[in-house]
Amino acid sequence: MYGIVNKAIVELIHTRFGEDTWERIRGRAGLEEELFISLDAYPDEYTYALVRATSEELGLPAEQVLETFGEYWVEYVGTQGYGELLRGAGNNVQEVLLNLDNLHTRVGLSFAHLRPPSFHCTVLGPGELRLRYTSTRQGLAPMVVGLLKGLGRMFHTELHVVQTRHKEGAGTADEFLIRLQPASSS
Ligand code: 1DX
Repeated sequence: MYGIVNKAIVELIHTRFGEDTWERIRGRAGLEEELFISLDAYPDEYTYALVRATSEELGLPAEQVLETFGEYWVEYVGTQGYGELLRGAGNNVQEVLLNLDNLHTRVGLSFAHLRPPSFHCTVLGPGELRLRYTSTRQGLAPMVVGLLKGLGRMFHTELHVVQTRHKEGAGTADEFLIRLQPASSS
């Protein structure tokens, strides 16, 4: 994944737990890198190693680390010059979710190594959405829960999410049921 993802993880650990904890996690992850470069592509294994090492060092389930990271990502990209990209995708949670694939297509035009996930969003009723998430990557569904909560926070919208389906091999996808309060205007 692009370095911006690893940078976000480092920044999250740094601000919440300090330099010493970060150094221990970096050592545990076996990463030589002192810092990541946002626009460089790194092996996914670096990201997984960071999540695993954070989970071990803090004694938290990897799922919780992924969820917290997902929530943080939304605010982090705003500090990295991508706030406009996100705001331009919509004026509320529902609009952004309906536009996420377009957003990734846009980013992918500039960054050829992007392997964007796909988010297929269906409006079930007022403030009620079903989201189908597919990805080339494994095990990141808990991060999607955090990403959704991050979007809720960004738009000051109370958001409830439950994963209603778990990917089991090819041809199936992770699914989430989302409830928004107040209902986003459509
Ligand atoms: F709900 O892969 C809200 O490297 C959401 O399954 C979900 O393949 C917001 F560095 C710049 C750059 C670059 C900007 F300059 C990415 F290149 C992308 C900024 C999306 C904001 C996807 C990051 C693929 C890297 C992926 C989880 C899980 C998507 C991370 C979150 C808005 C982004 O993000 C999976 C890669 C951006 C950029 C956003 C993502 C790669 C998301 C969201 N993804 C790179």
